Amino acid sequence: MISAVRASQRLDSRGNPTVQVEVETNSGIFRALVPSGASTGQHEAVELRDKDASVYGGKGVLKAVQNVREIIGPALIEKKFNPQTQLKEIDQFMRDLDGTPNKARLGANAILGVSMACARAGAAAEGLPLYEFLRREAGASGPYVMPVPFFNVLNGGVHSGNTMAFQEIMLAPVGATSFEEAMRMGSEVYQTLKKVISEKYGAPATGIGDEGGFAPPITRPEEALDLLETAVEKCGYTGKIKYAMDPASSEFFREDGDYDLGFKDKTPNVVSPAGMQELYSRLMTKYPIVLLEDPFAEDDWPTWTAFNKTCPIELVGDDLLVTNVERVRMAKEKKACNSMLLKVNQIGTVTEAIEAANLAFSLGWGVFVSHRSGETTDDFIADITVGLGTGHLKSGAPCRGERVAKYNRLMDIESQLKAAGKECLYAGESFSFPSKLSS
Ligand code: 2PG
Ligand code: MG
Repeated sequence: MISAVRASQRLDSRGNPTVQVEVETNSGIFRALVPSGASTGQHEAVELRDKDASVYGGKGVLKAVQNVREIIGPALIEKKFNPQTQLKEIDQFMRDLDGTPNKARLGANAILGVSMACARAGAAAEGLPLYEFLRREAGASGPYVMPVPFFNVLNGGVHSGNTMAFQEIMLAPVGATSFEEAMRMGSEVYQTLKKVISEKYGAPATGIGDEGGFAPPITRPEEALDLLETAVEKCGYTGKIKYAMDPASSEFFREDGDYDLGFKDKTPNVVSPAGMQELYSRLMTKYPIVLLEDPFAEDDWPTWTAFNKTCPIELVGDDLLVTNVERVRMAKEKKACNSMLLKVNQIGTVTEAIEAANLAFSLGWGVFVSHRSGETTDDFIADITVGLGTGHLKSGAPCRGERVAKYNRLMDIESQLKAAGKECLYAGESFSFPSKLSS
């Protein structure tokens, strides 16, 4: 039973306020910190900000904190909910209490903090690690699958100050044999990439962006991928490490239906949707790219559908789907993509995130778990990745505390599973369809 619910305003990795929640039960005190995006989708659940420009530039979250303290907490205590068996009911109750379709009244940041803390309370009451509790909540079974970590080692878009329009260029160590080995490979390439960048652009170019990746003065995706090719080759991992990209293209989609790859340097470089498709096809031919996320804008459905007809790789909807079952259904109808990005704060409860993942799985799609660019050291997404067996996640570069918190937690989980003699497989090349590993 919940005896107290506390909330406070704390900071995220960009130095902006975020919500922290503590749920107290007879098993202890359970905490959660809520993440926050920069390239947020228009259809995401509402993150409540105070909008008082004189305080934290309008980014304060004291209203959301107050909503937890004065509305959500007291109501949950009064209802005598038990997180051990009633996470779904708790999440549904909070949705009803909010009463809007997008959590605009109480705030998805308020609701999610409580939901995550309740999941932790439930796991503790059941005497289970969080991933095991979430696995039960999701009804998942089979061997445990350790994800391929997708390391965002070059940051562009709205996550860094360079002129690269594409937001994320990632390394995926699909050729590793364990999560721990994938971490070593990713980290070695990351450190080598730093040297490669320093030699080519000088030491000042080795500063990092919001997700821990480097942000050298490059503009075109080819320049980014060539840097990765050099670093991967120097480390001897050619063929074992593949690439992925999240252009986060909603950020440079224009009202007239075209894309502006020059949006960051104010020199327009306008490309039509057909031109964007050609660009991606060219890049996929030239480099071993295995996953493409948000190549088109959140409501540019016709281009998604056209591209998906022949796209040979995992095509992930982030802003397109916003971890929302309604949007996933729309995308299925329109045959727009073949994978869903899972961000718990896009939808605002753990239960709804699991429902969206289960729907995606049932459609034969991939599920790619993701951090936000504004993160905290909360490592919840590591557990949800193993609990749902999604086979891959992205948590930025192997650098910066809030990024490595998740990777470190995953290494702990892998060690624990192995020590307990549990069957635990590294997703490797099967990251899109990890269920095939055991069949
Ligand atoms: C994305 C994310 C995370 P943000 O677009 O996938 O990398 O960025 O959190 O800024 O939306
Ligand atoms: Mg994205």
